[in-house]
Amino acid sequence: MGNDLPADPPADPEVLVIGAGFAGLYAIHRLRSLGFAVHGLEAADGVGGTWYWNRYPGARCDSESYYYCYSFSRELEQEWDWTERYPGQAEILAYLEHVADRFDLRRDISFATRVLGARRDEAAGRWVVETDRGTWTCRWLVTAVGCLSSANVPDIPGLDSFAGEWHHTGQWPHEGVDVTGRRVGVVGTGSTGIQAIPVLAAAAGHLTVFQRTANYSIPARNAPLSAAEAAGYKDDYAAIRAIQQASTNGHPFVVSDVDVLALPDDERRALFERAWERGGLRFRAAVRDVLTDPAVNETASEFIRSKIRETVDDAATAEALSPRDHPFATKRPPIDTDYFATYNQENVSLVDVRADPIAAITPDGVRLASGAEHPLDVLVFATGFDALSGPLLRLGIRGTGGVALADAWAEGAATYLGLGVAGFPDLFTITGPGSPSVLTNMPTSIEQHVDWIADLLVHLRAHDLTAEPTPEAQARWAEHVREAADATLLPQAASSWYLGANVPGKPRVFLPYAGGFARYRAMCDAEAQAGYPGLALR
Ligand code: N01
Repeated sequence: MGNDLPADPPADPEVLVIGAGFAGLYAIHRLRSLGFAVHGLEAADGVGGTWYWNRYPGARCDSESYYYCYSFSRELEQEWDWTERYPGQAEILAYLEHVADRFDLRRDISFATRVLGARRDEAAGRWVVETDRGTWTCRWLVTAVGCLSSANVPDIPGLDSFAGEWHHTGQWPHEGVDVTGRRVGVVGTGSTGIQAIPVLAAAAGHLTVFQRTANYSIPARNAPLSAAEAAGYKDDYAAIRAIQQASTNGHPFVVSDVDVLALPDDERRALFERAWERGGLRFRAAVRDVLTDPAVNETASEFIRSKIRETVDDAATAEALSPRDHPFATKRPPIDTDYFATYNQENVSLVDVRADPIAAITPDGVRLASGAEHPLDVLVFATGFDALSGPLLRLGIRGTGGVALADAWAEGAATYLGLGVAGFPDLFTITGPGSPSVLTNMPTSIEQHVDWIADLLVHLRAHDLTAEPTPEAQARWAEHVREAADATLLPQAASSWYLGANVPGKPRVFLPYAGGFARYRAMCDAEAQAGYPGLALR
C-alpha cells in the first residue's frame, strides 16, 4: 500500500504526533482508540522511523524478533511470523507497514511532511507547528522522533571535496550502494559499523576500517527461526511479556545471580563459553554485577579480549581491536556476525585513528595526521547520532515566553521522567532524555510511555487542564538520573553517546535513565496514581 498524503488533513487535531516509527504508530493507534482526534506528521514518505532510514548493509536488530515487537495486540502477536532470530531491517519495516495497514493508521498520517518549528500560542493554549507543507495547530504535541535519528556526520575538513561517494549509515540510499570491487572506508566501530563491516568486506575490493575506540562485541548467533521455536514463543507470550515488564532492560531474560568472582578459573571460563555460544545481548546477563562491580566486569571484558585474540590471526590487529579504555557494556554492547574474523580477510585493513587521527578528507580519500593517505571510492560514516536530545532539538521547539528548547537545555537536556519539559506545557516526549529508552528493548519502553501519556491526556481532557512538569520535579528527576548512572560503571565510558561525548560541544550529561525499566515503570505509575504531583496542572 502506498503512503499517499491524506487529501484533506484534519484541521487542528487535538493531538499531533511527530514521527511514524514504532512510537508514533502506537501513539496514533492508542490515542485514536481513546477517542482523540489525532494526526501524525512524518518527514519520510513511509512509516518505520529508524527502520525506514537505516538501510545500511547488515542492518538488523540486536533484540530478538519475538520480543522486538508490539505487545498491545494479542492478535498481532499471533498473526505475524518472524523468520529469523534477529529481524533484519527489511523485515522490521515490513512488520511496521503491516501494523500501519492492519490498524488503518495511514489515514491519520501526513507523510513527506517535515516539522520546521513548533511554538506555544499561550493565549490560545495551543501548539503551532510549522512544517514544510503548511502550519498546523494542536492542543497536545507528542514527539515520537526516536532517540537515534539525528545523524552525526563528523565535521572533517575537505569532505565536500571528496570525489567518491559518501554516506551516513542512518541516511543510506534506498537503492543501495554498489561497493563491488571498490575501495571502501568505514569510520566508526559502534553497533552499526560492527554490523556493516563484515557485509561490506564481502563485496568490497578493499575495506579500510578507521577505528577510534575498540569495541567489545558478542556473536549474535543469528539463525532462521524454526516453526517450532516460533510456535513456542507464540504459546508463551503471556509469560514472556510478564518477564519483560519485571525486567531491568525490557528483555525477556533475567540477570543471573552467579557470583563469578567466587568461581574457580575453569568454571568461570566454562560459564562465559556457554554464554558466548548462546550469543546476543544476554551475554551481559550471564553473571551478576557486571555493570556495578569493576572486578566482575573485568572478568567478562578479559574473556571477550581472549576471544578476539583467538579469532584474529594477526596479533597486532587483535590487540588494536581489544578495548582497554572502558569496561564491557558501559558503551552499548554490539553483537555481530563474523566481525572479528573479518579482519583475517586480505582485503580488510584496520587503521587506528586514535593514534593517528583523520586530518582531512581529500578528493582521493582520507588523509591522517601523519600524512598517510588512504585512497577510497566510497566512504561510510558509521559515526552514530546526536542521541536522545538531538532529535528533539532539531524540531525547533519554543515554549512559554518563546523560550527555545535549545536554550532551556543549554546546560544539558532535562526532563521529568523523560516525558515532558518544564516550560513546555502540553508537550510530551516519548522516550525522551531521562527515560530508560536506549538502555532497554525499545518497543517495551515505547508502549509504556505511550500508555502513560494516553492516560494523562484522558485526565487532562476530562478536567480541561494543561500539564507541564514543575521545575522542582524536573530538578529532582535530573538528580535521580545522575545518581542512577553513578551507581553503575556506565559513566566510565568517556566517549559514550550516553553522555553526549560523541558530539563536539554537547554538554556532558548522562542522558538515559539507568535505574531499570521495572523501577521506572513503578515510579511512572505512582506519579499517575497520586494525581500527577510532579506536573503543574492548570
Ligand atoms: O553509533 P555509535 P552507532 N572520527 O555512536 C566513531 C543503536 N543501534 O550508529 O567511540 C572517528 O555507537 C565512534 O568512536 P568513539 C545502538 O543503541 C542499534 O554504531 O566515539 N571515529 C564510534 O566507534 C547503538 O549503540 C542497532 O571513539 C568517529 C562510532 O563512530 C546506537 O544505535 C544497530 C568519529 C559511532 O558509534 C548507535 O550506534 C546499530 C570521528 N570523528 C545501532 N565520530 C540494532 O539494534 C564518531 N566516531 C540493530
